[in-house]
Amino acid sequence: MNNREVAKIFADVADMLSIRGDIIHRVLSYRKASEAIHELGRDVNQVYAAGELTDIPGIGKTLAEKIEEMLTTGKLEFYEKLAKEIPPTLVEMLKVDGLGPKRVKQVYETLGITTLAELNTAAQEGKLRDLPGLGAKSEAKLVAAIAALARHGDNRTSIGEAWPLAQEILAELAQLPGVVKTAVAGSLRRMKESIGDVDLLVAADDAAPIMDYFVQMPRVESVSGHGPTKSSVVLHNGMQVDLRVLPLERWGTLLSYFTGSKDHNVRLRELALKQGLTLNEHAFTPLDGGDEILCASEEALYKVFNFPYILPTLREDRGEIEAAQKGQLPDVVRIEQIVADLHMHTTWSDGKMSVLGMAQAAQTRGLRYIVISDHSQSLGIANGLTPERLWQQAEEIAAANAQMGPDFRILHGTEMEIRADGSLDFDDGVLARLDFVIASLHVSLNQPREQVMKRIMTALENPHVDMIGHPTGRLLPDRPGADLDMELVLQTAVATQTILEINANPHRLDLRDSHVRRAVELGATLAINCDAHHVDHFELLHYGVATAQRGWATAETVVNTWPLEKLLAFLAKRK
Ligand code: DGT
Ligand code: CA
Ligand code: CA
Ligand code: ZN
Repeated sequence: MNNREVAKIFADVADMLSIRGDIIHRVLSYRKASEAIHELGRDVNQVYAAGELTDIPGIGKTLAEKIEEMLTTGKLEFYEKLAKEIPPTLVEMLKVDGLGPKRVKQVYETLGITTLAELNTAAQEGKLRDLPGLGAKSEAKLVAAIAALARHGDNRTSIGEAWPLAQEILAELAQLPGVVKTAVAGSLRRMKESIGDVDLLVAADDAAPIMDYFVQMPRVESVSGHGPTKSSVVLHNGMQVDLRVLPLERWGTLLSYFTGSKDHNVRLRELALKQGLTLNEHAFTPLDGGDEILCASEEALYKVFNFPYILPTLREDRGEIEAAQKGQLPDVVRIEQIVADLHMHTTWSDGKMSVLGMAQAAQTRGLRYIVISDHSQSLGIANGLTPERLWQQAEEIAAANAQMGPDFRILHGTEMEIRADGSLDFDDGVLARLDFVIASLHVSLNQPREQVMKRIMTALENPHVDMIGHPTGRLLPDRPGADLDMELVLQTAVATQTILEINANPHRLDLRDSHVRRAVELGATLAINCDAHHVDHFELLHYGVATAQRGWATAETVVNTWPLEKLLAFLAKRK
C-alpha cells in the first residue's frame, strides 16, 4: 500500500467511528494519523523499513502496528470488522453539508439507507421528514445540499483562489455600519494550501443587518444557512463561505475557536479543564460556577495558559502546544525579514518586464537585492537563453546596477533546465561565470522515480548549482509533481549545502509545508521566492512565508533574510 491508500483507510476508520458514536479522541487520533500519512514527505514503506513509524507525529505504538499490518498484508482487520457494523459507504454522506455523523447513523439504523444515492431518493420521496429531529424543511435542505455536492464535488479550493476572494468579501463587510473588526478564520487563516470552506468573522453589536447583507451579495449562488449570528452561502464558483458575527469583547475566544485547527482547539480545551475552566467560542467559564473570563484578543486567551502568542500557521497540533509549554516555540520567519528574491524572469525569457523594471519594483517593496534568473536554452517554449544571449544580458544587468546605485544589487543568475536525459543545460564553464545558479525540473516530470531522481541528484551534486527551484515541480490543484525520494533529496541538499526553494506561487507552494518541516529538521538551507514573471507577482510572497512558517522554518535557515554579504560569503564557501 502507498501513503494515499493508508491515509484513506485511516480517514474512513475515523469517519466510521464517528458514525458509530465513539469518543471524539479516538476519532481524532485516526483522522490525525490519516493527515500525517497524507502529508508525510516520505514513502511510508520506507519509514516503516527504517523502523521510524512512531517518529511520525500522531503515530503511537498502536497506530504504527496498524500501519505495519496494512503495509505487510495489504489490509486492516480492524477496518474489516468495523465495516460489518458500519458500512463504509456511509462515509460519503458526511460530505453533504449539514449532515453529521449522528444523522447518518439515524437514517442507517431506522431506514437502512447505506449510500448517498439511497439517501437522495429517500429525501426526494419524503421518507425522512417523519424521523425524530427532522422535518419537511430539513428534508428539503438536504435535497439541495446533495444537489450542491453533485454540482461542485467536494473539491477543496486552492489557497490562491480562496485568499483574494475572502479579502474582497471582508473589505465589503468592513464598510457596513457597526462593523468594528473583520478577520478570516479556519484553514485559510492557518494558510493551508487547500481550503474546504472559507470562514469569516465580524465583530459588531448588531448582527442582523450584516447577515442580511452577506446572504444577498451578488456573488452568492445559494444560501445554506441564515441565522442570527451565523450564515453560510455557496458562491457561484462553488466555494462555501461561513460568516459569524459576535461582539468585540469576545473576539479572542471566537477568533481562536474558528481558526482551529480542530485538533489544536481540542488540546486547548483539555488544558483549560486541567486549570478548572471550560473553553468555548464565547469565553472561559470556571467549573466551580464563577464569572466568565472574556478574551478580547487571542493574546489574552493564550495568556490564560501562560503561553506566548501562537501564530495561526502553527496551530495544527504538530507539537506547537508542547513547544509552548516548554517555552520553545520556534521563532518562525516573518515577511518583514525578507530582504531579497532569488528567482525571477524578465522579457529576456518569458517574463513581462525589463531587468530594471523588476529591480525598481523590488526596491519599492523593500528588497535590497535580487537574482535575475531567466530560463535556459533548452526551454524553447519560454524563450530560454543561450550562453551568447546570457552574456548580452550581463551587460544590461551591469547597466541596471549602475542605475540602481549602491543601495541595491542585481545578481546575474539563471534558472537552468535539468534536461529529460539527465544532463544540465549549461556546462560548468558557463555556470562558473554566473552569480547564482538555479536548477529546475520543468519537463518530463512523470518519468519513473529512478530516472527523475538521477536528474535531480546530478543537479544537487554539481557544485555550481546553488539552488533547486520548486523541487517537485507539482502544480496545484492537480499536477502531482515528480515522483522523488524526498528524504534523499533533502539529505543530499543538506550534504551539498544546496539551497532548496519554497516557491511562493500559490499554484506551486513547493517545497510544501511538510517537506519544509522535514528539511528544517535535517538542517537544510531554504529560500522563499516569488518566481515573478511580472512585478505584480511579488505580492505572492506571503504564501511562501506562510508555507515556511507551517514548516517551522526560522529566519536563520532562510537565505533571503540574510544581508547580501552573508549570502555571497555562503555561496563562495560552498563552491
Ligand atoms: P477546512 O474548511 O476543511 O479547510 O478546515 P477548517 O479548519 O477551516 O475547518 P472548518 O471550516 O470545518 O471549521 C473552522 C474552524 O472552526 C475549525 O478550524 C475549528 C472550528 N470548528 C468547527 N467545528 C468544530 C468542532 O466540531 N469542534 C471544534 N473544536 N472546533 C470546530
Ligand atoms: Ca473552513
Ligand atoms: Ca466552516
Ligand atoms: Zn522560474
